[in-house]
Parts: sequence; C-alpha cells; structure tokens
Amino acid sequence: MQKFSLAGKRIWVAGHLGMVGSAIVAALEARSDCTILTSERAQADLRDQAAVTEWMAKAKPDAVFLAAAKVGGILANATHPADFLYDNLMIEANIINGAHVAGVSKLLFLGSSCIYPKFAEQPIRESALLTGPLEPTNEWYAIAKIAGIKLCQAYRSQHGRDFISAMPTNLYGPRDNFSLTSSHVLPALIRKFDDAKYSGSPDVVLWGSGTPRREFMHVDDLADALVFLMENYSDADHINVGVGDDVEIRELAQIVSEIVGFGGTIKLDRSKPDGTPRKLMDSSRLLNLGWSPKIALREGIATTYDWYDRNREILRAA
Ligand code: GFB
Repeated sequence: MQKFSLAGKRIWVAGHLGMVGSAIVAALEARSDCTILTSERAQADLRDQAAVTEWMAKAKPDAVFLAAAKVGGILANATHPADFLYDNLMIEANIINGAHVAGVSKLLFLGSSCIYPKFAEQPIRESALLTGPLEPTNEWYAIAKIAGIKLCQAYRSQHGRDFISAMPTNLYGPRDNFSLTSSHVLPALIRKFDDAKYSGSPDVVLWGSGTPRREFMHVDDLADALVFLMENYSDADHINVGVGDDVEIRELAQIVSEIVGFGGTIKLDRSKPDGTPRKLMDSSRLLNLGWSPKIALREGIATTYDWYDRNREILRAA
C-alpha cells in the first residue's frame, strides 16, 4: 500500500532545470495526476532564505523533490570547495526549513554516494555513513549532503515531518553538464571521444589511472526510483539508489569509444586525481521495497549520445 500518494498533489521540483530535476518533472508529467511547480532562479535564488520562504508561501506545495544543488565532477569539487559547501548548505537548509514552515507534507532530499567513507566496505550499505574519513576531493560536497540527511532527520524527530533522503550513485543522461573541466566522467568521455572523432585526433586522454570503479545509473531510472520512494518510503534512515554493478573507468572509456565510433588510442593523464577507488552501493533496501532499474549501461550511454549528437553545437559552446 502507498504511504503517500502524489495524486492530486501540488509538487515542487526544486532544481527543475538540472539533469535530475528535469527527469523528475518528465516522470511526474507522465502520470498527469498532479500539479508540478517549478521556480526559476530569477523568481527565487535558493541560497536566499527570505526568497525561498516567500516563494513557498505563495506556491503552497504539498510535496517537494529537493533536486537543486551545486554539482560537478572530481576537479570542480576539488577546486571550488567554498561553492560546493556553502551553496549546498544554504539551498538545503532554506528548502527543508521552508518546507517545515509552509507545512509541506512530504519532502525528498537528494544526496550522493560520496557521503560514505573513502574506504567503505563494498558494496556500501547505508550503515557505513560516518564510520570513516571521507574522500578529500569531494569532502566539502559530502559534508553538505550529510548535513542535509541530518536536517531531514532533525525535522522528523523534532517536528514530526515526513522528510526522507535518497542517496543516488553516479548519474548520467540527457541535459548533463558536458564541460571538459567541470563535468562528471561519463559526459566528459562522450564529449572527448566525440571531439576526437570529428577533429581526427588520434587519441583521447583519461584523467587518473583509469583503475577506479564507479556505479552508473541513467537519470530516468533515478527519477522513476525517486517518485517510487516519495510514495512508498517513510523512514528516518537515508536509502541508497543504485543499479548494483560497477565498471572500471578504462572499461567505461572503451564502451563510450565504441558507441561514439572513435577509432584511436586511449591515453592516461596520471597528474589528475583518481578520487575514491570504488563506490559500489548496496541498494538491497530499495530492491526489497519492490523497485528495480530498467536501463542497462550500454543502452543508456547510446541514448545519451544520441541526445548529445542532436545538441552538440549548443553543448560545445557552453
Ligand atoms: O565522475 P567523476 O568526476 O567523479 O570522476 P567522482 C570519476 C572518475 O573518472 C575519477 C575519472 O577517477 C576521474 O579521475 N576520469 C577520467 C574523469 N577521465 C575523466 C574526465 O575527463 N573527467 C572526469 N570528471 N573524470 C564525484 C564527486 O566524484 O562524484 C562528487 O566529486 C559527486 O562529489 C559525484 O559525488 C557523483 O565519482 O570521483
């Protein structure tokens, strides 16, 4: 039985212009039984408490997907620690407190698998949180996301609010950031292999040793899981959202190279950081609730590359 039905509800997707937020909007639009609310930055800078409180008082959401965040890949995280810590703390504190003040019935906060210790036992269970030191390249982002989990738990404990937290694995899909410096690895590889194919460059350079392993989920699977959790999950504990498999970065590069149709050589730039060696999550709690992913990695990369192919000029100019 559903614990919280979205039918007939007013639902705010905070961060609707991003890859995750736009996929949540699409998943909700497919149901057509709820009202979707969105806020442009011009209407409400989510780092501004007064603007968020005012926007929520007017919009009166029943439920909130908190998908707004300052996000980026390993280099962006390591080189902009203040932005990743400050922006994320402000956004989540304003929206979670604002949801309490506005009497929002249900809120889902989105974190990241980087909340777990760098050398957590694999696959990583939810109970590994705060059992060891974090990966230094993303500790700022991780600390902000851990604070978000704790905020949800604190408002649940003190005020009885049904605020939940989901921790997705590494994500990819349409509307990702394809910048060569600030993106995550999968969009970076699509861009690098595609650039090399069209420029006739003989090689593509991977950052680091190529040996770290990562677990990748297509954003449409994530959005489906989040809608499921919003309706069916109501615990203080955060819950992992992953696919259950991971790949080595050099193996991932080989897959992207084949899908893009690049015929050259893959090289390594070992001066760039590897980050955590592995972060495969244990998502058995989610699977046991009855949800499972549908999009296989190769298929997901192929459709993402189709999308990139159709938007290449805009994305390369950004
Ligand atoms: O996706 P990514 O930037 O982030 O990097 P993390 C994953 C792995 O791919 C690292 C390697 O070992 C990178 O060194 N890599 C190889 C590359 N070539 C490239 C490239 O061209 N670009 C990028 N970006 N990586 C992030 C965290 O960690 O994951 C965030 O910094 C967040 O906080 C996010 O949690 C999900 O998986 O290492």
